[in-house]
Amino acid sequence: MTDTPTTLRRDGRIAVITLASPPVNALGSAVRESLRDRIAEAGADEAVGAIVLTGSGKLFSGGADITEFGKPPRGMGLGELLDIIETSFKPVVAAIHGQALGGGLELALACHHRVATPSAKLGLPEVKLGLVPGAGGTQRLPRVVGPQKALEIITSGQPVGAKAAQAMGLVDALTGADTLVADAVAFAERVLAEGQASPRIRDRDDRIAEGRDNPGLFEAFRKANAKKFRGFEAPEGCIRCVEAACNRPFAEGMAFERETFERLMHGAQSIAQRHVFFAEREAAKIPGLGKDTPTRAVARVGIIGAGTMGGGISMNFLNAGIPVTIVEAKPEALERGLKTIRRNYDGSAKKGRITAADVETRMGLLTDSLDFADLAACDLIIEAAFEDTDLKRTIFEKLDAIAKPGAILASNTSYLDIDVIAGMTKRPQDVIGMHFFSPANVMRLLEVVRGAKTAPDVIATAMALGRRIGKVAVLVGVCHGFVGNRMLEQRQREANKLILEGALPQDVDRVVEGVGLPMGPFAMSDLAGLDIGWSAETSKGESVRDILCEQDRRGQKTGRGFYDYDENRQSTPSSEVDAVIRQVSERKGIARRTVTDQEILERCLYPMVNEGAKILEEGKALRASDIDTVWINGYGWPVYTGGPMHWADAIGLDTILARMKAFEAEHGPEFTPSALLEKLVAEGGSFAGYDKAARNAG
Ligand code: 3H9
Repeated sequence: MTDTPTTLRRDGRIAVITLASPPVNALGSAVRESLRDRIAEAGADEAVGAIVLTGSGKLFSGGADITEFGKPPRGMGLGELLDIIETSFKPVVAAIHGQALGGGLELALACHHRVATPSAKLGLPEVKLGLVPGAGGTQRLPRVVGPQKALEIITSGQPVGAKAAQAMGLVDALTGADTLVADAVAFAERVLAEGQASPRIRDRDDRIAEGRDNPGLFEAFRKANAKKFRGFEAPEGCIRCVEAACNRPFAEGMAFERETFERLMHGAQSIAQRHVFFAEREAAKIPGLGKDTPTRAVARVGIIGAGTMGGGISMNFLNAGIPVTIVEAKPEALERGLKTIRRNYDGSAKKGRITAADVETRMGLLTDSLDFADLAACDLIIEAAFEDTDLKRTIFEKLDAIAKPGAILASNTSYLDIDVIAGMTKRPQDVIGMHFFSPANVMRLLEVVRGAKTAPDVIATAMALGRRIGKVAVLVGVCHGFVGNRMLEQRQREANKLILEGALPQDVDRVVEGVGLPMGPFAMSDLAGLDIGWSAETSKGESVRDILCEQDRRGQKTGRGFYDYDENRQSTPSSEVDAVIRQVSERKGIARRTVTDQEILERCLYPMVNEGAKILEEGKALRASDIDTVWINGYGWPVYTGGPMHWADAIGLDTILARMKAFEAEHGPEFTPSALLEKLVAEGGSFAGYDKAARNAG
């Protein structure tokens, strides 16, 4: 590590300027000022003919310093700095390794040439922060790759690999994997020898002509992506900026981009999306568990249960190159599970997400067995069997007998008490919850459940492993349903009450989906199956669910549930269900009334926030932002409102408390406000403030 955020050294006629601002060479004010000075120094030095600009550490640059956003601007803006670089008479070559993201790629685009290692990635992820690129990315990129490719890159935020970047003209040459700077210096020498003027992207017109000649391109792009962009403001901003790049002079396009960037940066969506960015990283930090906490080596994972969950969980490890032994009790179930895994991989290969060779490599890492004893060599064993305490007892007692010393014994239970499970073994310190979300190979959330006796290195290992397999791991405490399902129960309860009071399933779903959630409570029940936890023998035929199940309306799988489904799984409201609901209301003596959308929203979502506050109060989540992370990654809460706790802050906790009190008076103790909610309102506080205070105290 150096004291200055950039360094300059001479290599013959080439000045090599290196960004040296760990961890990600973010372009904060100190870096910008320092880089300006280095460029000036190299410019003034007559012995210097050209400049190579590179990054130290793992990457070129992670872009603008996000922590500066929303605060008063400091020093020279990135746009001004890039102007200086682009108008430099001495050619500047960006030498890229690791990543060049956001402002990092914009910096590279202001240089006259770009070279990159083959593994480098280049992208403009600003859209994921609710922003448009704000330092010329939307104006320069289309001039290099054309408007269509630029739209794809900018609105997806997905980086492209160096080879693809070279093919589209974004990178001029690939360097050796370990010879980046030397190759970049040689490249700069060649540029000098050729004696050509420094080419400036702003002067290029050839590629953007495509946008001018074919204005329908933008409308077609909007249409094709309407579903993906629904609810988000930034993608439309990105499209308009690329349109401006094609239709207006460079300076005007830049001004339009700047305006759009500023507007979005101060808007609620970007504030929420930046909150989510930091929340996900914060979730990895566990008070009392420093970076030096040892982790246990995990070279082989055992999975018990080859059902939907077990299979999905296995795929995560196989994808990360970690061998898996999967054990089932019955040969048919094992065979079915293996077939599903292969079918999923074949499906991904067909869609071009992985190659046929990848499928074989991954399947090759999978060992199947009907014998528990085969788990003896595993470093981590995850039980994904049915939610039945007796069954878990049998499994964990067996595991205790065969697992090697130091192996981590995890349960994927959604509700059961990890301490009770730990008590089934003689090694409670090695037992932990690893709660995956369905489909387990897709959903990013992993709730890591800490038991009373779980050892620190077991927690650290589970958290690190979560990251290794591409999950967002959130540490939670033992309670019914942990964080996610515990809060979900509040919503489900109210949804079921609301339909008896006068709303219909489609009303409740419309309101919940209107907030941006992918599925309302009834659509979700239909997807999961209404008969989960229901049996014909014990059905009392009293609740709406009982009756629907008895009528074989068990959800999507039977083509009918709360809704009717056609062969494409499109739903329509059902008059039969309507009649059942009315009949149950009547039988229970509930007079149906008009339920407003606002009431549906408040009754479904405010108790969730209140439950979140209780979870914090009880220490079952470390921070409000962890709860947001759970909901965004496990339940599809829209990232542009930042998660339920951030959303609640934005509404105002006083408003939520007042409504909870009114509902409590009307409907009873299910709405009793949590002590924390009361306290925060009394102090004029917020969940963000609560987290900040905890961070400062820690
Ligand atoms: C932009 O560029 C706007 C411009 O268009 C216009 C400006 C006018 N700023 O992710 P990690 C922190 S917008 C500040 O765990 P990895 C992060 O919080 C920006 N801090 O590492 C964490 O801190 P801590 C567009 C940042 O190796 C630490 O660095 N760029 C920034 O897994 C390590 O992060 C992006 O959106 C930042 N830009 O992944 C890229 N980036 O240790 C955002 C990271 O205290 N960054 N930090 O928790 C990333 O995607 C990943 O960090 C990266 C490294 C891939 C670079």
